[in-house]
Amino acid sequence: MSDLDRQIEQLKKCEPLKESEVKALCLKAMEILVEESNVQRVDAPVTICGDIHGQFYDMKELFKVGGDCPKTNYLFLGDFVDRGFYSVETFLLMLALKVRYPDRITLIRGNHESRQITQVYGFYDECLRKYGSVNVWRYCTDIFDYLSLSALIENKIFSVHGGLSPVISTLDQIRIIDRKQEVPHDGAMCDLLWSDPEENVDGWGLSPRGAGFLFGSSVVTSFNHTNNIDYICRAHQLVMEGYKWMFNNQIVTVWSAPNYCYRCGNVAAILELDENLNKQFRVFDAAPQGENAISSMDSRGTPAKRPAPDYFL
Ligand SMILES: [Mn+2]
Repeated sequence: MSDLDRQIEQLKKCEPLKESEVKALCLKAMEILVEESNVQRVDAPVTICGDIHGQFYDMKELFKVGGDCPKTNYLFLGDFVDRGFYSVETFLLMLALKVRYPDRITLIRGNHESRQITQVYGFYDECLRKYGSVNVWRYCTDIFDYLSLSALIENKIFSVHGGLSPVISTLDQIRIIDRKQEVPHDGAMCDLLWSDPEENVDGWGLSPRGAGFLFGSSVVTSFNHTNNIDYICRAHQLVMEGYKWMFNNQIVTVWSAPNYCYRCGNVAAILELDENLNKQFRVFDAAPQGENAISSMDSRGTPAKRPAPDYFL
């Protein structure tokens, strides 16, 4: 068994890697990710997944429902880290699978794959607590800069973490962004990771998140027509039913963190596309509470601090 296969087995047990192993893994991942396009081509069949947010045992439920990688091909729409208790193990397992099966799993960037956001919402503190230094946080956030910004499935389904941008009308405009940087506070790259569709907005509106924009039905109609795509698949917003179509099936939100923050009571979903792009949503519930509850105790047996209930981020 190779070192990498052994590391994957270890991560599947929710045991973090050594700091030196993380460094080596990130270097290998960087070599793969740097070659990917900002609009990464993805072939069907593929299963699309939304936010995970460090909910490791719920991610294991996801793989139980969807099948293991590489038997199932996966596209993850970002927000691997923050909020949950296991951002380290969750992101490293994703990254190890990417290095082991680069053509079987596609990872794109969410707004939480950012130095600034992870210092507020948990990943930074978790790295410091688990490793006693911030080196692992540095290796991981350096890798975040290399994650692609979007994916295009069979030239027909555009996938992105957040949504659209008023300064982007064509996929070629996304392709020429220099993505290898921290997520900026505004502009095209920021908007792709932060924006949200909104029924009550005509055209573009200000976002209550303080980054990105709200966009209405006409914006999506125009984007899909210009780029000859069937629909947009995105994540980024909690949906109690796991997924939600909007604007006459021109855009769908997929949310893959069940019982978000271990308290929201929502189900999660993944979207399976077969080789003909036929759709099948799989809805799933959180892992048994025991697993999350026991694991949320620290070594002294006291409950770990609960994440703040901010459903917008
Ligand atoms: Mn998000």
